Amino acid sequence: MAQETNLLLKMLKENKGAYVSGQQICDRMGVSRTAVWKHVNVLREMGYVIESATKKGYMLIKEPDILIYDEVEPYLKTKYIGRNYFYFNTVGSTNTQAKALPENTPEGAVVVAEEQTAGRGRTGRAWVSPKGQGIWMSLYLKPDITPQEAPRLTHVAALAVARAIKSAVGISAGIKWPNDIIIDGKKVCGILTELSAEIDAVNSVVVGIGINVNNERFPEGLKDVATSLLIERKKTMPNQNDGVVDRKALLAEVLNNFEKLYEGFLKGDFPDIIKDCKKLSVTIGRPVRVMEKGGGFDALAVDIDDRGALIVKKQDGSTEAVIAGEVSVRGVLGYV
Ligand code: BTX
Repeated sequence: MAQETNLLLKMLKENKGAYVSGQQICDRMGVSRTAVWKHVNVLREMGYVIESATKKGYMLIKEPDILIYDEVEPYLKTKYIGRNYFYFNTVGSTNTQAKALPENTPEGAVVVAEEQTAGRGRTGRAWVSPKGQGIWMSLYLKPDITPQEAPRLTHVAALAVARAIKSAVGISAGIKWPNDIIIDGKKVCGILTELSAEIDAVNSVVVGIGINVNNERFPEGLKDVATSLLIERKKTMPNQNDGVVDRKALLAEVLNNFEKLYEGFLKGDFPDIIKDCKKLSVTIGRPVRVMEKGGGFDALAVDIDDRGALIVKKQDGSTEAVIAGEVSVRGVLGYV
């Protein structure tokens, strides 16, 4: 958004529900009345409902449900996560965008899109990301860790998302090891962590987070495995009839939680993060199928160790640590 449009939006927001005179706006922006009118129309095209009246000026009535920085910022409590904000209406994949950011991009930058046309899951799978219905975003990080430790950020993000869903929407969600957030047996969020590294040093890590927020339905193949926060809220809180789930508050809350956990992670608190992930795990105690290249085996998920590996007990009684990123685990009883 142009700086002047931005300034106008700030003035209207500060006075939401009250008129701001055209003259006041001209003075503060240092532009003509015609220019003000043009910027008002830019905002209207973005979905802002702005009333105008001769002699009174302009009044902001309603903000649109969009995830531009100005809408998210009032809820943001972070120092650096999300403070560099790249917003797109439509994009192929926010992870691809984030991976292409120049090397001098500050840590904590975030790429957010209303819609992804080529959203990605793991190993080339697609991630359905319809316009304005979810949170499709990627965090750009530069942690001082080894490449082997990078998958741990998936757990950090999973805990941040689960906590944010609880505090911002009031729904308890579980974590399906390692990268899915589950409500009532269905996937509400997926996380894709991608690494750019030398053999022994990390250049950057991109953590992509996709949350189904206000989807009312899913395409045929996803109906039985996917859900959204709106669908779940209708099920569990039928009296809460206040329209859509607030995406901007939730987005900010994910970033707020992520920063807190990430700071702990950098200080070496990962075992504590895993302890909390374990409390929310929907995988531990379940039979799983460990998928490997050229096959797989059935086992029982029994624990998650301090490195974030899933400990499974095989049918012969032996245990094995499954490292995130090397294999995927599929529940054999229903989806989880
Ligand atoms: P995954 O490989 O664990 O899951 C992908 C699978 O999930 C798909 O094969 C499909 O069965 C199912 N799926 C696809 N879309 C959805 C959806 N909207 N809701 C529920 N299930 C779905 C999970 O990979 C990681 C996904 C990360 C997505 C984010 S969005 C922002 C960022 N940019 C990007 O391109 N990816 C990440």
